Amino acid sequence: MKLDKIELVLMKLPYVHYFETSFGREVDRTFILVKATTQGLTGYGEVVASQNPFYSYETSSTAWLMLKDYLIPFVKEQGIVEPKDFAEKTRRFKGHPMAKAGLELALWDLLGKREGRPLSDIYGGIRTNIDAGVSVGIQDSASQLLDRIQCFLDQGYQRIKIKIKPGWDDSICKTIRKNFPHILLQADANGAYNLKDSNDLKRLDEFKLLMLEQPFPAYDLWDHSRLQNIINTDICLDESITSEVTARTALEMKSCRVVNIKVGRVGGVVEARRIHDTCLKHGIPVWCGGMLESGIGRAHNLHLASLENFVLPNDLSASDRYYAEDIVCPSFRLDGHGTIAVPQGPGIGIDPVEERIARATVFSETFTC
Ligand code: OSB
Ligand code: MG
Repeated sequence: MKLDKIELVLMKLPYVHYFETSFGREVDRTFILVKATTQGLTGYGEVVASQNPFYSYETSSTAWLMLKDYLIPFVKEQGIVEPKDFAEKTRRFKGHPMAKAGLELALWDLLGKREGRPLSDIYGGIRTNIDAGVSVGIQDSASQLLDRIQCFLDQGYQRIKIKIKPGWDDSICKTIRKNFPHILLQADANGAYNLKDSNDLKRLDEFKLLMLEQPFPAYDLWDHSRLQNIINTDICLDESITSEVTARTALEMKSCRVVNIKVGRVGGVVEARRIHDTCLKHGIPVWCGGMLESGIGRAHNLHLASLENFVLPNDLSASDRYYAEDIVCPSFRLDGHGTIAVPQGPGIGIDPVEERIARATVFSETFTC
């Protein structure tokens, strides 16, 4: 068996509300949808690289180039269909994990559809409902942030993550804790601090955060270890964990006590599951991070988060928290317990809506195999 064709679709979806982090504010999401087709079945993947290289060096343009010039021709030449085969053989291409993950995800969905099994089943997941948390960006004012938090709590989200940066940290945590003393609250700095800020970050201990995510830049594993020695709050690494080896290094160096797993950041599900297993062996809990995905990426994340060691609330929220009109049907909702159900059909288990995809399409290109 071989693939018949691969299609890349550059998409742009407007957010229902701007999303601001320590690296800036965005009002819409640019991403690439990957479709891999064989024998009348199509698998869907999402490349989570953004329009700008702020979260990581990849962008939708670099990912498009990697896919078009290297990954797709390679898949074609080697006759690759199996996602594990893809993951191992494309190691020869250095870097560009988000580009690789997008195509690997499409092959996983296709595998699930070929076998008539949901991905969570193929992965060996143990959960049918995933604990939903929400990531709330930096707002124009503290009162606006409090209103948004209240609104998400009313909807049943199990924990709130806020974005912090120098000047929007200590005092905003104090304000939140005054209004919501007992909620599960965590903060994500997206690398906005450095070792010199350690004493300021130590002051966050009094707010009993569930964790402090990525205080320092991605490469600063040793400095994270020094900070973890100083502060009581558990450090969680996101940007720093790019592979199973960096995860193991971070755990051995005691750079963190929690790990955020994102398929795009680590280059695919094969690597994500390795990180999951290593963390489990070390007694380190993980949770599934998000990149404001469309319903396609979200469906993939839900299947992954069904694995045993995803024991903390995830950045997996309902479709309407991100987009007015998601590109899958039905869209994702919270049930009454602050969880989202893992779709139970074959593959990702949810149907993309082609008319909506067409409406959000900027550009597309088809490659016959
Ligand atoms: O650091 O977790 C992050 C979104 C874009 C880039 C980086 C991050 C995020 C989020 C959003 O926090 C989480 C979500 O998808 O709900
Ligand atoms: Mg993060």
